[in-house]
Amino acid sequence: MLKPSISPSLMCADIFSLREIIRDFEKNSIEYLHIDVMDGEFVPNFCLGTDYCRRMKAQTDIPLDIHLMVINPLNKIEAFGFGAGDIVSVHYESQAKDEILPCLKKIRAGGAKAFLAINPDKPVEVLREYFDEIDGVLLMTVFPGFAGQKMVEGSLERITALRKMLDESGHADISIEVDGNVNYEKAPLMRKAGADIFVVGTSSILGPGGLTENIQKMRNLLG
Ligand code: S6P
Ligand code: MG
Repeated sequence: MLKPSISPSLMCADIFSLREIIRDFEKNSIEYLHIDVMDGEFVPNFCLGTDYCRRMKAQTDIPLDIHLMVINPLNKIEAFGFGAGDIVSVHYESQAKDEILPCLKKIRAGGAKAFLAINPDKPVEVLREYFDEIDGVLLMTVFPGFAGQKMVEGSLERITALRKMLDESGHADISIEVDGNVNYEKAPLMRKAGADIFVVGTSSILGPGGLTENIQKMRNLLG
């Protein structure tokens, strides 16, 4: 089983306190910084962008975890300035099927880990043909677009099913990243079901309470 990693969602972090928040993440050895990029077309919201990713990369050594919620990402990917050790996710649903593979290859060519993101209403079986081309799956446990939503029912079963598919097909090294309403109650269940990267936002670490205490609490729960 891959070791658990935490990826705080920066759209949930107070923009005016960002510098101190990032320093706290560094002190607490946070593994990734989740950056939600939204184009107002693939999802009904706008959020973060190329300059934000580039500036963040220049300010910290914590790897970026760039979640692209944009249509037709193929010719936009390079603009985010990612590099070795970062994660870049494109959505299964965000382009014509024949552009998925070129996207994944482009991400890997740039030195990053290629993740395929999937919405809660899409069968995980569609991912199987990409297993040789990906480093992880970003399994959405809410419909993308907004923070502060409730987990979609059936999400835990989807994690279990995907973990089984990966393990049985010789791809136990592929990560399952979960995104959406990862709270203190559900995170251990998601872990047990086979997830290893946890996007945390308003439901836990960036909700009420002290940042360091919240991170510690989540780490203890994830084991
Ligand atoms: C949603 C986005 C997510 C959220 C995250 C927020 O479109 O992809 O990454 O930022 O889910 O966390 P929470 O705890 O408010 O759901
Ligand atoms: Mg996200």
